Amino acid sequence: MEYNHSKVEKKWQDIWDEKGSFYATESTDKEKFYALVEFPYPSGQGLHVGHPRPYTALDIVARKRRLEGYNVLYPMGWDAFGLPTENYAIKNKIHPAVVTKNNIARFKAQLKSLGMSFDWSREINTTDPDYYKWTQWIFIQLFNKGLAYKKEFPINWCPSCKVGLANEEVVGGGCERCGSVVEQKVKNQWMLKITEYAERLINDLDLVDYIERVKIQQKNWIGRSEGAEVDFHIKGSDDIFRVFTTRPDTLYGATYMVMSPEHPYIEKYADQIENMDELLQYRSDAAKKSEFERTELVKDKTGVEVKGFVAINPVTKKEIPVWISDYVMMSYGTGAIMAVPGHDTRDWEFAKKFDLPIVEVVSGGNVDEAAYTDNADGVLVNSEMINGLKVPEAKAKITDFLVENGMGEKKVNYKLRDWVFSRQRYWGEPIPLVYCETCGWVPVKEEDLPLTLPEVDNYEPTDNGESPLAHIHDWVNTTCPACGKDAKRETDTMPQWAGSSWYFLRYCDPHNNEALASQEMLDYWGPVDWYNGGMEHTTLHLLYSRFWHKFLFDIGVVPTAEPYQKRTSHGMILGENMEKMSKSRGNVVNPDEIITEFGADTLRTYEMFIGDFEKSVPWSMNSLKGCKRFLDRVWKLQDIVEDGDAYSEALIKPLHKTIKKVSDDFENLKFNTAIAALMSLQNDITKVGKLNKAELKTFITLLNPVAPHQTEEMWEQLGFEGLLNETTWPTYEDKYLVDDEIEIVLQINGKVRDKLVISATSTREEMEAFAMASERVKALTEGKNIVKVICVPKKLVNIVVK
Ligand code: ANZ
Ligand code: ZN
Repeated sequence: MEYNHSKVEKKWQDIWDEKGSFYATESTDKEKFYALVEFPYPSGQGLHVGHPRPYTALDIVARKRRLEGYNVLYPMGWDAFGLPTENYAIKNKIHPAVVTKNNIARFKAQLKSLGMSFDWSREINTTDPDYYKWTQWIFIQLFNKGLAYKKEFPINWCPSCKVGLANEEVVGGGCERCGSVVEQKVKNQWMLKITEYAERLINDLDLVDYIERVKIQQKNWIGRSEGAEVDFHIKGSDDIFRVFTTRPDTLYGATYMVMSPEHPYIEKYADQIENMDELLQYRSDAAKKSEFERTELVKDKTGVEVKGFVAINPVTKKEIPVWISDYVMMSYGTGAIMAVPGHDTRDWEFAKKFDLPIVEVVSGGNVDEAAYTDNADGVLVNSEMINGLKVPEAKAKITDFLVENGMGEKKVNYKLRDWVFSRQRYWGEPIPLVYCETCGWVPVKEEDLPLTLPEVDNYEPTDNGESPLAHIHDWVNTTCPACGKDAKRETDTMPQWAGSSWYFLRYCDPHNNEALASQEMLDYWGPVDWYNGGMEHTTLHLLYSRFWHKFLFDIGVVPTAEPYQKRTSHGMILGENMEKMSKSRGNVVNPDEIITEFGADTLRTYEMFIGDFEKSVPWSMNSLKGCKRFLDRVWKLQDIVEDGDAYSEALIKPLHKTIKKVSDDFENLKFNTAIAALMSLQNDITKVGKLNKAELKTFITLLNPVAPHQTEEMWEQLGFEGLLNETTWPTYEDKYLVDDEIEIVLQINGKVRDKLVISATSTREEMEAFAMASERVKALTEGKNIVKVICVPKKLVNIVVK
């Protein structure tokens, strides 16, 4: 009989839906497995072929685990606040909620047509007031614990999106979304103190099973750096000038100092400074540059000397000049540095340009030519107290000296900054705070949550950078939740990262009105057992959600310190021309068309077979068709099936081996080799020319997680009981894994000396290794030179000696 994929796929999707086949049960005595994929942003473009890759991967794992008897939670939802929807709404004068609803409907239909075994009864949507009630609730808890604060802050400002951006939303100096050059603008912003968790966010990576490159990205982003703070005196004053350095050992080479143009000492010493105008001019020029531009290594160094203000090097006691330059950031360390031009490239360039002294303090380079920076194993020179010491010893000794003499302290700094949490946009969660002249900032009462977005006529952001909510006077003007006097609401909204920072918790108990999820459900389902997502989210989203989770752990809401036990990541699917898929490149593949023409099972099989899951790979129509042919051949196995409930002699070994291979590979992100093993089993069967029902049952069970519709249909046609997705996962026995054995001869210089029994499939390398391990060969070749080893597979090994 012919296979009609459209009909069959629709049929099973409806049956699964109707039966709620993939709903996680509330019974908490079964062992649980919580598989999570990143919920999508429901954009206007609909699903692209990149989406099914991670979804299918964990769908495979989820389906396998159900057959293994686990209570599996594999949920899906929508990360639906955000700029593209808002921009579309502005342009087309439709409410963003309506746009969101339409986009979600489309995405959902597409995901269903892929046969994903999501538990749709737990679908969540970050823009749903019943959901964002709890996002607001978490914010209030952060506020109550002093982890949310308002600060005048130079923010990255996108002049085209008219929105403040977090550092992580600035890519190469441009806006992540629209590419415009990002400017600096001072705004009063809500900030979250993620820096308070920096140390734990690094240390607790030891508790989890993340792929190595993800751990490295987390660590790099947090950017822990160990060093010291050192005090320099200001000449003619008791005041000190503090710097942060990772190289206290180079202190004798500090020939000048540099402060950030925003450094408060410029104001503090205004009456002593002679060239104030020049400094302020430089400061205002620097304000126009983004942090990226300021700190770029290659750029020409600029700066101004501070006249009338000199510092003293605490060890050489020499007077050294103080400069301002934009390569020193106010937001890192103390906002000032000791410049060591002999050993720091930026300092060296600066010193060359402004003719400042360069002193070598670690030997090994030529500091007239370039800064000598690759000096971790170097030896100190020109450094009195630490001369002759290696860098690490010198660091320790000078630091002890500084500490003992009250001239400095050990210090650890982090690159990580506090999280800019305000957005001046409409389509986000309102920040649930009210400002009262008497009481200050007061949170909205818990019983008044959710604080819902008001209806507005105009979603356009304002030119002065205020949120569109600021125009809605009825909404802005309210009363103080604490004292009842007139007060005003905060009009900023939360960033898109907010809703995704805790969504995995809501899936555990999505309809709860009393709490973000019940204690019982959080205890049962947490932590997520396996989370797969894109590498582009392994810095921020992962860090933000780990931070919120740790906070919720600290206040007793969640039972574990870490949210995700395991994190893996997939590569992108590129266009056939190896470039990133995009409309403008004309290389986009539409998953709907693939499903219509070849079926969801083919798309799923292909996306898993396409290549190493962790690597980016180009789409190939040919290879997709190859997968379709494989599934067709599997369908045709029904034509040669015979009765029988035990594996036959001919197939018992290939079957057991494939069970093991597929079971292992599905757990190790090796979906491609698992499918290759199933293809080769299908070949073996075709060679044998027949198979029985027991064998076909095992085959389609192994294939089921990858191609769930066709295998379910075959199950029914073959007359097996119940549904395939309710059967049990096949098991293997070790004794069937060993290969057939054969006897080979061992020769030395062409004479037979020994015999050896080895596996029939041994490679040349294995044969040679077995031969060399033979006691007779060892004895007979002792003290002789082995010239070469000749291997004839399945026959002999000949060792040629002299
Ligand atoms: C002297 C020195 C000598 C330095 C040397 C480096 C090499 P990380 O690893 O990134 O923490 N620095 C300190 N605060 C700064 C700021 N606000 N803006 C720009 N640069 C700053 O780097 C720490 C090093 O960066 C510090 O150590 C300081 O330069 C500089 F051979 O001090 B170093
Ligand atoms: Zn008040």
